[in-house]
Formats: sequence, C-alpha cells, structure tokens
Amino acid sequence: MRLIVALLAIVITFTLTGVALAGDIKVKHAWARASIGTERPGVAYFMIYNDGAESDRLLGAKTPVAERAMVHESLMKNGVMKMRPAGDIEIAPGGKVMLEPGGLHLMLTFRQKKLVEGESFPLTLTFEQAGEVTVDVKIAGMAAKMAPNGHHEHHENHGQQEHHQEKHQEHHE
Ligand SMILES: [Cu+2]
Repeated sequence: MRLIVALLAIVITFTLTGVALAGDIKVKHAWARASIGTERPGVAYFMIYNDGAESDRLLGAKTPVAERAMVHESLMKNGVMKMRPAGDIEIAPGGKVMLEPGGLHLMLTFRQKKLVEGESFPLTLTFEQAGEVTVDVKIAGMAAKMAPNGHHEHHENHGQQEHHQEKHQEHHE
C-alpha cells in the first residue's frame, strides 16, 4: 500500500510540473521554428538538465514529424557557418546542455509534416541512464530566436521585416 501511495505521488508530480523528467534528467523549453513546407530540414532546440550525481548521455531522438532527428553542432570554418553531427551528448552531473540557435541543435530531416507556428509536436529523447523522455515541442515563428513562451513575448511590436524567413546558411560537411 505504501508503495502504491509513493507511485501515485510520482505520477502527480509528473503531471503538475509540466516538465518532462525521467529520474534526474529534465528537458525544458523545447521549441522549433515554423516551416513553409517539408522539403527543408526543420530545427528544434531544448535544454537538458542533469540533477543527478551521475553523468548521462543523450543517445538519440525521435518524433512523428520527421523520419530522422539528429543532434548537430554549428561551427565557424573559414568564415562560413557549417554543421556536423554532434554524436552522443554528455550531460555532466549537476550540469546542463543547451541546444540553441548558433550552437547545438536538433536537425529534423525527411520531415513528414509542416511545422505550423502555434502548434506543437512530441519529441522523445533517449538517454543512456534516464531512458526515454518525451517533451512537447512548441513551434515558434520562422525567425524566432528563442522559445515562444520565453522571456520575450513582444510579437506584436516586431515589424514586418522580421517576418521573412531567415536564410539557412549552414552547410552540411
Ligand atoms: Cu544541422
């Protein structure tokens, strides 16, 4: 009986926090950019926090909106922004890893679905220790620089010039 109460408490905690967590891994502020069609790769960002005493590793990702979801890193090479697969991502104990514009990002290729601003989609991340963590990825505007529910909610104040799509200048190696 005590075990059941403990399990119930865990379920309730999961429901109330609004944050996806498995063990000591928390994934927050997951967001993606809207897309025109499905031809171009999509991109998603999120933050991973490791509150545990052991390091963990992000081994893979999957989502129904794309056949392939892979962590890439952006880097400057001869003045040109390039990107390459980042491999498994290690999250140190007590540490965090941020996937954000200009750095690490999740590349969504062979997309199955258009990404529409204001909608969201599920993303399941697989960690070596924590197992699978599923988050809801919120879709922001095409030129968004941060999560739609982040610190800047000034959409109305932005001029039309901000609404054209940012050119994807990164090239695959
Ligand atoms: Cu990429």
